[in-house]
Amino acid sequence: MTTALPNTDSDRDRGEIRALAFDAYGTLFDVHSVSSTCRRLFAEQADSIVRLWRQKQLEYTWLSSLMGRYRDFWWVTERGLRYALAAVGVAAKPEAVEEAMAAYLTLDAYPDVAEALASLGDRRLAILSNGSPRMLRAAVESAGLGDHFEHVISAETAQVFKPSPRFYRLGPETLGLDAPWQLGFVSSNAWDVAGAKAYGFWTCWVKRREAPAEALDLSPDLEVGNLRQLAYNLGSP
Ligand code: LAC
Repeated sequence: MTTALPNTDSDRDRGEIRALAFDAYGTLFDVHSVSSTCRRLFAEQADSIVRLWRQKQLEYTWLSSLMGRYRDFWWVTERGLRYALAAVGVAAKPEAVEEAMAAYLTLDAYPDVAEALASLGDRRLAILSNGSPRMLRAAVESAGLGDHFEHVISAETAQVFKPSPRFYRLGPETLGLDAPWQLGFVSSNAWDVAGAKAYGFWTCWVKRREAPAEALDLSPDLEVGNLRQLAYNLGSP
């Protein structure tokens, strides 16, 4: 079901969206697709590891931004994995850590992504992601999505992660837009949607799993179950 949520700011008319920027991990790419590699490496502990890994990866982005100690997303992701392994009591060999990390470079795209991007093809599309340029390049190439995006904007350029406005700012800047609300930002991560909304983007929350919205006064402009519904809602530019 698609739910268009009320937009309280009359300036932010959907018709004014000049470009769309997508979050990468969890929105285009399924971070849980590392599960099969993790099951082979860590057996019955794999599911807990994968869940904790993602959680810690995100926490470390927030911590590093708040501390003003930027380390790239590859580093943060590896440290998240090390934490998850320690938390469940798995003493992994360095080769196993390397193999699990390598799985992050070839994540599956969600099944709705290619079709939705193709039907949004008349629009200017970008990725705006915490990922390091190398990680994003690898994931985009491995999923065969390279042709769709005019820009892949990485936190590396801002040296700070979401939800810092210093990073979101690069979206409209890179795309040459006059105002933040001319950028439609699409993410499955509710906290990322709230951050983008706070910055001033038009926002779409892709609710890929059952979870409540963030209890903040920053509601998305549109809520959809998948990216096909986004394309349907936006229609032609
Ligand atoms: C990203 C993380 C937040 O791609 O999923 O930026």
